[in-house]
Amino acid sequence: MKQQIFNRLALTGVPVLLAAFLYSCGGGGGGGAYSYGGSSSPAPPSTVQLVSCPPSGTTDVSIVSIAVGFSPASITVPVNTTVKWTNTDTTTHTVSSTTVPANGAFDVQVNPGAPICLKFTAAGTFNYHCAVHPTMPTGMVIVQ
Ligand SMILES: [Cu+2]
Repeated sequence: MKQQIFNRLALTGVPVLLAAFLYSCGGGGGGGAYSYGGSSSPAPPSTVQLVSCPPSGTTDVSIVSIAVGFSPASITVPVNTTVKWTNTDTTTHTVSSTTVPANGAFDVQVNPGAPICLKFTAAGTFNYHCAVHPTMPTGMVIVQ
């Protein structure tokens, strides 16, 4: 009988804890979590790392325009390749993951004339888009 009471208490406690957890997560953001204002971009997780662009040895992708998107739109590279995105447009774009393997998310702002590099250290198919322009054609990095 005591055990049953304990179980009921434990069960009723779960929604309260969940609600508190959700509240604490949702309340703290203040709209800043997905800001593309430069230094506030989330740090890429372990299998895709934001690195300084090396002078050579990268696989290069151009960000052409809202109409054209990324060129080439799809690339296939070996594990540990560094991919360099150069924004040749006159407006800011982003390289933001959509569907990716576990721990493969990335979200980087790319300003005109300021290339960024991501190193892919695990295999998988990494889909990405520009988060600023929803109509822009998407891109893909296949890491083998
Ligand atoms: Cu864009």
